Amino acid sequence: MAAIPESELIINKNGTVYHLNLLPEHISDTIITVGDPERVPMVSKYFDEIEVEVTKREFITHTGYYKGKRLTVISTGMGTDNIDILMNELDALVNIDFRTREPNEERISLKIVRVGTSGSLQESIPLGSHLASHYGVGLDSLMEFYPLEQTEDEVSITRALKEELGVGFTPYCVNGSKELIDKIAFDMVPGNTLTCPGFYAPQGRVLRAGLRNQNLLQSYQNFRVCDFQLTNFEMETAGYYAMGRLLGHEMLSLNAIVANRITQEFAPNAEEVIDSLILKTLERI
Ligand code: R1P
Ligand code: URA
Repeated sequence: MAAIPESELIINKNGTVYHLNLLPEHISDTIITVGDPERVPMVSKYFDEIEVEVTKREFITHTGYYKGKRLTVISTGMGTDNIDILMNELDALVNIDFRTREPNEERISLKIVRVGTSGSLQESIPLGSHLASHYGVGLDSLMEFYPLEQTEDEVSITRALKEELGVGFTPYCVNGSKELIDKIAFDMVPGNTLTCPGFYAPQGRVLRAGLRNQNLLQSYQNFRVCDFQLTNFEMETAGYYAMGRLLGHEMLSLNAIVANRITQEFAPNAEEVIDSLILKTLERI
């Protein structure tokens, strides 16, 4: 294969990848990702030792050891546009030779676990739950640009959701890693996570700007295809799952339920709910 041009894979003068500011040796093959940059030290404070600390934009990276296992934690900021950058650059760090700019013959598959916050779409999933995304359903436009392959079942879910919402685009639907679910999330609430391109109107929230579709939240809550229902929403999961499928990485999204949109409550102990999810993840990853 021809070398990837300098404008496509941008390598900084110090040899680091453009946005993440990382060298290949800076990361483990087992990675925890968080949205909030301030959540990175909430994870790495449990490490025995931190060996790498790198910051650029919203991407803060700490690599170290938890009970002897080498782990990386990275913040992404919010939204699937950042996940596009994160996943391509992490993949480049392990699967492209920065010297020749050619993909390596041998492919490395990363294990990537998102530990994020989320809002519940069902009354039966209360505040404080830890929910594992068995599927991610994306309402964002990222997959308009990639040749994502979906199963028949996934496509039928996306078609039904397009019709239910009356939108002019087709959502996408991708599953998470069954192996990671069995290993890390065996006792968590199983769910199907809706990834929204925003926190307010796309999640049915009205402050002053209004909503085009007054029934949006009810449509999300009541959507069914056979026994498939949407359980919660946030802003990254489907992007992770789709990029993981495209690039061959094992993905799992874990959600600390801090809001319930049906009962209209917000968790007073949100930090504790996240902290206990972090600890479970560190112990099991
Ligand atoms: C919105 O408040 C943010 O919280 C959720 C959403 O996906 C979005 O990024 O995740 P994090 O808590 O990981 O940021
Ligand atoms: N993150 C979201 O995106 N939505 C919520 O309701 C809570 C956290």
